[in-house]
Formats: sequence, structure tokens, C-alpha cells
Amino acid sequence: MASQPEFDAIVIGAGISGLYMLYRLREMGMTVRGVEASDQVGGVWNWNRYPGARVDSESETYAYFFSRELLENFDWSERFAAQPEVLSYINKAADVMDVRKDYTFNARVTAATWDDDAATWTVSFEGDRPDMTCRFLVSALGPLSAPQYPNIPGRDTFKGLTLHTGLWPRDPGGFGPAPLDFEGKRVGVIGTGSSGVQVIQEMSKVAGDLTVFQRSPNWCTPLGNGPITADEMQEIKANYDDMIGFLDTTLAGFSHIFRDQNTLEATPEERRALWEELYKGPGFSLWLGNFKDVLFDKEANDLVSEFVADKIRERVSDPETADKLIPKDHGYGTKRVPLETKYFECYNQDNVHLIDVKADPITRITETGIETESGKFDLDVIIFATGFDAIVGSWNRIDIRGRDGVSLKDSFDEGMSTYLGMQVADFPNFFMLVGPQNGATFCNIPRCSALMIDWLDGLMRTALEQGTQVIEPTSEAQADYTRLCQKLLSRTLIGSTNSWFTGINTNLGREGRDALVWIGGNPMYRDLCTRIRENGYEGFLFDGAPLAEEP
Ligand code: NA7
Repeated sequence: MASQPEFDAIVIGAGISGLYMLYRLREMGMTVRGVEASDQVGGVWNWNRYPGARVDSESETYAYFFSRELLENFDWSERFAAQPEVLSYINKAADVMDVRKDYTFNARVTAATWDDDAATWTVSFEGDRPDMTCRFLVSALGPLSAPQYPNIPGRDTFKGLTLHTGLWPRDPGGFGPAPLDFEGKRVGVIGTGSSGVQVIQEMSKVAGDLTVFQRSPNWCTPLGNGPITADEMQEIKANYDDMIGFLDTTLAGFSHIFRDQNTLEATPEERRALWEELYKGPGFSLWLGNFKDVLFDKEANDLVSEFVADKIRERVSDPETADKLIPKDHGYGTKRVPLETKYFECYNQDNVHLIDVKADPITRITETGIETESGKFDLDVIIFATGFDAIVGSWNRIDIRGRDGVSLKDSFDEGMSTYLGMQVADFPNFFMLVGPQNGATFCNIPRCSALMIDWLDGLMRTALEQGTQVIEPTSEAQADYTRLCQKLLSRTLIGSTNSWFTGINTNLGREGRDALVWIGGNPMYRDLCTRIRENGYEGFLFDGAPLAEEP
């Protein structure tokens, strides 16, 4: 017998997707509470305040589109906004939605437990905060919110300043980083993913001496940033409808669309001309505006990889250093492509040194710095740009127990399987946003998560209209969807590359690739969701049965 919980719904997380989800649930007439570990909104943009942090999506596309008020009243200052501007935008959006009053801040969720008799979730918190209960539990945890440190002996012994890009100290009362002084300091950065590349660029300008500890190089390409003038902003505002329509046609909600041509159908001269243009183009032009087979066909991928390798050789003066900066273990675009501004040129500066820690592994961290097998580096600051326990880590940090006490982590460990990346069988009324296998995870997140939340809005409204207490997926629908995720991923070169997209996390000893992302793109995901809705939310059970009639 279902009993009355404290709230109709609880949303965990006050990042981009959580805020919008809460707003939609409230508009639906539900009693809803948001809970957030931090003392403020912003999610990933609140935690990752390191110098150099910025979006790789064109700023005006990295936004909510549901509110004309917001579209009209926010002016972006740069083509690719820096973290403080993105955080100020999210704060403005929170004002427009008026959602802060519905949040409990400083509330880190440690556990969530389903009670099948009462048909409610009980949510528990760190410290002595009392539990809360709800009918529907939405986890908007962020795919990159569980920072990880490498397992290097002696990490806690370092007497200098230790920082992690994902847990950067903040400017009290402001939107940016704490005013730390790196001028003239000896700085070491471990990690050369997107965060490492961004922070290295900034540190190279101020550090007396910067040592980069690189395990794997990445295929970084230019960001193409610059200011947005007042006239340009007016033009952007005048064309919002066209832009939104266009974004919905692209693979991942970015402003780039693959060519309708295969690489080898173009002559070498045509290929070169296109790649030169795309390399100079903004953001993910080269990644997502390329020939349509570059992420599928090894021969095509080798050609574009060689083009980017030549660019690195042109930009780095010392051939040996250039060679260390060229990836050998994966092709261009098969992992997340970091975007950069004069990143490679940093290595031409006398104050910047590159250590290849695959050839010369870090052995330990000491009171004074980092030691490798063949060297000793005295440092004032160590920056860990070592990423996250991506996607699954955000959920695994919480002890989530479904029907009969079954653990979500155990279910993930057995092999990722979800329905639409939204629900998992045996976890009734539990929803995930931008998590494993979700259409918004390999995507321009604000754009794609809003589309998904709008769709979930329809599902929840239908449930409310029917007086449904329990929504859950069927095991069959979940297995079919998971097979589709696996099939789509296996067709791409991304699927055969070790990265956080495929669930490899060597730091955590996680081996063996798994389909953690939906790679089919936004239009296919949206069409699938539309078809499911039109078929009476096919694959979902409402109080244990398919929906009685067409919604
Ligand atoms: P990433 O992309 O996961 O990068 C982490 C980096 O840290 C990567 O270069 C790792 O090398 C490196 N790493 C991790 N552990 C170690 C150890 N033990 N020794 C040396 N180097 C290590 O995280 P980011 O924060 O840069 O970016 C995450 C996402 O945020 C990004 O994709 C964007 O979507 C935004 P590895 O490649 O594992 O050899």
C-alpha cells in the first residue's frame, strides 16, 4: 500500500539539468525538493573553477532555450565562455526559474532506499541531516562529478599546495577561482585531458617553472575563441529560433554537422583544404564537421590523424617534444578532443617542461615534489588534472538500493544496462539525467538534457493523470535498448578505444570496455523517445502494467 511521502519528487543536484528538472516538476504541480552537496547552484561549473576552465560549445548554444526572458537578457562576452561567465549564467537562470527556494544546500546524499510497500524513496545525507522521503527520485548528479586522484604513494606528504581541477578553491562570494598566486612558482601538473590542457595554458603564463607530467597525449585542436561584440550578440539573439532548429539536426547538439561525403571520395587536395578550414574553425569543427566516416573508418581516421600530427610538428619547435605530444594509441576524435589556445606553443617556452610518465613513471610524491624513475622535481604546487570516475562514479558514490535491497552499483558492475539511460529495472520511480547510456551524455549537455527533461515531463504528467504510483522499465525493453547502445558503439572507432566513454578507468583498476554512452546522436535518440511516447510509453510499466490507453 502506497503511503504519502514528504515530497512528490526529490531532485539530487543543482547543476544545469537538475535545476531545469526541478522547475518542470514544480510547474507540473508536484511538491518537489532539490538537494545539493554544495552551498550553491552550478554543478560542474561551481566545482571546476580552475584558471582556464571554459566551455567547448559555442557559448550561445550552451544554454536553456525554454525561456525567452533568459535568451533576451543574457549577453555572452566570448565565443567560448570562461567558467565564471557560465556560472553567472546558471545563477541568472536559477533566478528566472526561481528554484533556489526549493533547494536544500549543503546536503550531500549518501544513500537512497526504495520501499516497495510504501512505494517511496528514502534519501539519506551526510552528517546528521534527517532523511527525506519522496515518490519520485531524480538523480541529476553530473557525469563528471566524482574527481579522482591517482594512486601515487606519498600524495598526502607533499608540503606545498595541492589542487585538483575538479575541486578548485573558489573566490568567496564570486563566480571564479580563489585568488591564488602562481607567479614565479614551481608548478607541476599531472594529467593532459581537457582540464589539464586548459590549466597548463594558463599556468605557462605565470609559473616560474611548469612541469607537465603526461601519461597519454591527446589530439588537441584550436578552440578559435574571441570576443562577441554587442552587434554580434544582437544578431545571435535575432536568430535564436533558426539556431535552435539547426542544433536539433546535428549529431550532438553542437553547431557542427558532418559532411555528406566520405574521406576517400575527396581528392587529397580537397581533403587538405577542408581540414585546413576546419582546423581554423571554431570549437569542434574538425571533430564533428568532418567527413562522415572519420569516426568509423580506420583508413579515413589515419589520414585525419596524420593531418593533426603534422600540425603539432609545425607548432612545437623541438621534434622530440612534438613526438611526445602526438598520440600513438588512438586515432583522432576517438576520445574526447580537448580544445586549446596556444597549448602546443607552451612547450616552446623555456619555463615549460614535458615529462612522459609512460617512459619515466612517477614513483612517489614527497614532501618537496614529485619523483619519477629517473628524476626528482621540486615543486611549490601540484595540480591534479586527473579527471573523474566518469559517469558511473557519480552514481556509485551513493548507496542506491532498489527492490529487495538490490544495489545500483552492483547492477552497473555486472555490465551497464539501462532503459534510455533514464531508468533501470528494479529501481522503480528512480530516474537518471545525463548518466550512463543517456542521450544527453555524449552531447552539448544543456541542449540535450533539456530535450530529455521535456520528454520526461510528458511521461510524468501521464503518470500523474493516470494516478500511477510506480513507473519502471521492463527488463526486455532495457535489454533491447542496451543491445542497441552496444551495437551503435561497436560500429565506431570510439567503441574500440579505451576512454571514459567506454568505461575504462585504469586508476580504479576498471578494465574491459562497456557501453557507457549512447553514441547514436541526438536526432536518433529523440526519434526513439518520440516513438516510445507515441506507442504509449512502450517499455515502461505504470503500476506494473503497460499504459492502458494512448496518452
Ligand atoms: P580526463 O579527460 O579523464 O583526463 C585525465 C588526465 O589525467 C588524463 O590525461 C590521464 O591520463 C591523466 N591521469 C590520470 N591518472 C594519472 C596518473 N596516475 N598518472 C598520470 N596521469 C594520469 O579528465 P579531464 O578533467 O581533463 O576532462 C574530463 C572531461 O571534462 C572532459 O572530457 C570534458 O568533457 C570536460 P590517461 O589518458 O588516463 O593516460
